[in-house]
Amino acid sequence: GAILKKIQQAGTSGTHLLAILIDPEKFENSAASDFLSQLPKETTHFFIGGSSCTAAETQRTVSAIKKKTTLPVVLFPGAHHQLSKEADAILFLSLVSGRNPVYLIDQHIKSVSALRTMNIEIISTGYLLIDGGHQSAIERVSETSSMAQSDVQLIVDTALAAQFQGKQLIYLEAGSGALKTVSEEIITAVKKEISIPLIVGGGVTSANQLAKLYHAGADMVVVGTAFETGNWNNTITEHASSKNKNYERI
Ligand code: 1GP
Repeated sequence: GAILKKIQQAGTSGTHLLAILIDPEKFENSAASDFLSQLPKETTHFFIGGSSCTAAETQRTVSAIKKKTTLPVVLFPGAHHQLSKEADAILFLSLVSGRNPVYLIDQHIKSVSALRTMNIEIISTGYLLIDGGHQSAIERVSETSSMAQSDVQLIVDTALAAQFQGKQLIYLEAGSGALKTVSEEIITAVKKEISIPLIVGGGVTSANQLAKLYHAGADMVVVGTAFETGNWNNTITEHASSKNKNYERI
């Protein structure tokens, strides 16, 4: 599919992708223009989904965004009914950090009768929930625990197992509104071993953090809450290395 191919190309050429996540439950169609106008020009994708939104909310949100952008609109569903035939693609997420069959295969089966009628690109994605410093909605809804950030080897092995199973993307998720993002150490360790693109999301609120996550090895970063609440910090402060130089001079 065209959308996966573009993400793969970005992965091999070192281009950085930025997906803005919109939760249909909180999205007002009438505010769409204002919302879109505050987004960075680096935005490359829209992700649409949430932990508890309805089918109708999903469809109206995809419709509203599609009317205003030429960027790919990708479903990021929290459940099998969060679909829209107007979307360009769907991340077919398997929650491989957890052991709940409902989010490993059952939701997927339930989505098939609708998906087979839709002409949207299906992208098989290994989804790993990593501890973001608070109990995330995903943990609550999926009834699974997140992986500890200190379990780096287990996270790497889980990502690689998902790749061996045929997943086309790996998504490291700290949870919406996470207090801490997935660490650079984890991102670098996973990126080093997998050969499929790496998506990172959860708790990213500034351009500084974005730069760090890309530098660590993320091909795509997903930001939701910071734009939803208008709390995005776009200032790039002096790089740590130049601070060190000042320090040496003193
Ligand atoms: C959550 O990774 C996304 O599924 C984005 O998280 O809302 O914290 O940006 P935030």
